[in-house]
Amino acid sequence: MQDILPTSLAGIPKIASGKVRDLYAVGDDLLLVASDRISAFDHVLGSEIPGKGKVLTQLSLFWFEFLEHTVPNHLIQSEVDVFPTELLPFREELRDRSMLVKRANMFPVECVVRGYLSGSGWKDYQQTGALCGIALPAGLREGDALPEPLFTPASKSQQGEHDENISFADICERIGRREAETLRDLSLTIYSQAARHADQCGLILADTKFEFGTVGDVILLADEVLTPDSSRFWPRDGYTPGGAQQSFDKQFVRNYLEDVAWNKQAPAPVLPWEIIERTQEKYLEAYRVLTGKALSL
Ligand code: Q0N
Repeated sequence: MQDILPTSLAGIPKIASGKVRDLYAVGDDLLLVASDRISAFDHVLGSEIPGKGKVLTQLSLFWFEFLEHTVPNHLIQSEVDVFPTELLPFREELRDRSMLVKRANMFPVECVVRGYLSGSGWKDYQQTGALCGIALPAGLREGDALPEPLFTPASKSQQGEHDENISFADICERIGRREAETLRDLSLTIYSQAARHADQCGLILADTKFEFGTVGDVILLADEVLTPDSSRFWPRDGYTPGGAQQSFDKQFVRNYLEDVAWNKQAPAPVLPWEIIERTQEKYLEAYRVLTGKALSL
């Protein structure tokens, strides 16, 4: 995967870089920065979506507060004006798109919860009749609701590689049964509260991915949470099981990439301005629908 459109804070050590987010070391803490980069079909595209990083950061902050009585999280501060002084030169590029967070010992597992059959969950089911080793009824279609939400962990892979679905027994081997049960129960509780809120907003939370870590003996919810990049949200209007659902945020992008018949090899295309504009509006809409507030860029 190429490092195009990176964020860079001169003199601040970068400790990890994802397709769209970057993590820096700031004293004993970390700075999580959400760029405006967008990925589709496993590639970072040649254009940015202005304000996307701000929307995703502000949505994560909304959910951290929504969940504050359910699970502690890694957030220290999101107000750039009171960030550590070494970050002051970068204040305007960090504003509204960054979080100072506690450095946690991360569990080496992606905590995925699925309420619906989609993506790699649908693939797994077609191939095995089960999801992460959990047997399911026969005859489910792509997009169908599962009998109940399931914890379907995945192994954390190297950057650019696909995460691999693993069984509950596998995660027990990696982190121990007690911790695995705690992460499973926490993930299912968070999913059900978020899915209920999304439902009240007219959205289906089809699936989502959490990452947890520990500071001392406390388990914290880390990373970004319940954003369109870490979750599938589907408008309830238009939900039609029996095939792939429209993506809430990236459908214009996917349609464009299909229209131009991109071979899905680097370099990824640049997007026309109308696609950028319509996609930006979808991110703003996601924020508006879920929080009830408008976000000005
Ligand atoms: C952490 N990630 C994976 C690319 C990688 N609070 C934390 N403490 C220690 N480590 C991490 C966090 C967090 N969050 C998470 N890698 C390290 C996800 N991404 C984050 C963005 O950059």
